[in-house]
Amino acid sequence: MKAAQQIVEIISVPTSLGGNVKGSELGPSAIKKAGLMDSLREIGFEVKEGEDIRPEIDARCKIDPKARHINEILMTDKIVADAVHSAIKSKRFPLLLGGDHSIAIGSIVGLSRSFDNLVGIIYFDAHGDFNTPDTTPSGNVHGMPLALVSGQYNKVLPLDMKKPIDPKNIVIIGARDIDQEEKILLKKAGVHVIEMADIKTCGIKKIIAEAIEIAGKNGRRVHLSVDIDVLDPSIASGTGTPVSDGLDLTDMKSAMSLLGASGCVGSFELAEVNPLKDRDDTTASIAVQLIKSFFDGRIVYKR
Ligand SMILES: [Mn+2]
Repeated sequence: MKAAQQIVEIISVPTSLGGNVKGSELGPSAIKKAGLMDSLREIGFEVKEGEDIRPEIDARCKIDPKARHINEILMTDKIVADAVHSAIKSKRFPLLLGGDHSIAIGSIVGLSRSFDNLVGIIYFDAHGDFNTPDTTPSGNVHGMPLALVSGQYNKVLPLDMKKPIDPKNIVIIGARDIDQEEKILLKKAGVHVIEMADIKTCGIKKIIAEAIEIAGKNGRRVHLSVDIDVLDPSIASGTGTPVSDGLDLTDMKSAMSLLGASGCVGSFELAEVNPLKDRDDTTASIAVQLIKSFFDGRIVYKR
């Protein structure tokens, strides 16, 4: 008998307020245009598309240079969190399309609300995304989501979070551009940072098994977050903050498929695709391939 069909709910968040490069707001439509829905349907998923969650710019808001557009971002993330929570409540799997990485605040809050704070995070990124308004060199909120949801900023939690995510349940994979103060903060908080060198030494399979063991321990649901900049820019040039020496496509696809098959992932987001930066117009379809690998893996898990 065929396993019950799982419904994927696509939540698009076309925003670039969290970064200082325009274009990531075009990410969701580019990924959809590259064939996302069809490739999910092909492998047997039903796809439901929610309404786009667009940030509203408040012209009266004074821009805080240490956290630009933070109020508008948190207002947007409140809607994102509600959307993730309501998808899970309706037994649909939330797939979030960014937009810049500040949307992770909303997704993590939504997942955490749905599973009574029993949540870990596996976060693919060239950066640490662990700055606070006190340490940030840029003032870009897309470099802060992990610090904010884990209560590093004056212990103020964003949105309606009841408890911070324990930083020891966070695994960052593929980091290679971490700011000095951010590095100190990550270490002090006990976040597991797996750098490119570790991946080269241990191999991606071992790294993913370790990440699942850490983030998914004790039955925790895992938020899987992929910043497309984790890939080497020669593979995915369409992103606002490229850093050389990134992951290759084979490793990244097998990482996605292993995570899908693990069954511990409760929400998945892919952020920072920027079609305006794309040299050969391939980054959106690379994103589709990664998403497909993850859901292909989930089929294995279902059996
Ligand atoms: Mn990021």
